[in-house]
Amino acid sequence: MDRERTLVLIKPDAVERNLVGPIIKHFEKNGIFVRAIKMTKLSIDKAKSLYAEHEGKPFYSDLLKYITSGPIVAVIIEGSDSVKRVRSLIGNTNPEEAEDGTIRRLYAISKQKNSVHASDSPNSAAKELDCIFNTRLAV
Ligand code: FUP
Repeated sequence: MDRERTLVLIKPDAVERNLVGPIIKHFEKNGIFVRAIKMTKLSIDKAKSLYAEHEGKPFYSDLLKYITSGPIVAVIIEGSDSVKRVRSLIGNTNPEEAEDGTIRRLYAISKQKNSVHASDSPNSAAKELDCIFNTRLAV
């Protein structure tokens, strides 16, 4: 699909370290187009919805605490094959295992403080975009 959309979140660790610009630039210089941006702080309910698949895992409550700990920057990306292309640019969840040159390899601190989130399928993208941007109503 030419105008496939996906969601990127620049997480609290990256916002705190002044990495919003470099991360967005990384996408843009790789041919990824930004469609909308907002800075926000996730409510606990939105965090639970975003990470519902991890409920019950040992890291779940720390993950919720972390993702709601400070502002994040939410970005709508639009373009051909954007879900896959963005996932490949962010790299492995664990920065130590992320490929050289990926955003997580370049900027992430740990598996939890891994600087960015990106939807992992078109289906998750639709749900997550609606959760963060109310895309069923706008944009
Ligand atoms: P990803 O799709 O790469 O963001 O990774 P996952 O969906 O597997 O995990 C979601 C988030 O949970 C990660 F970004 C960080 C956190 N996590 C941990 O903190 N510890 C773990 O062992 C696995 C994931």
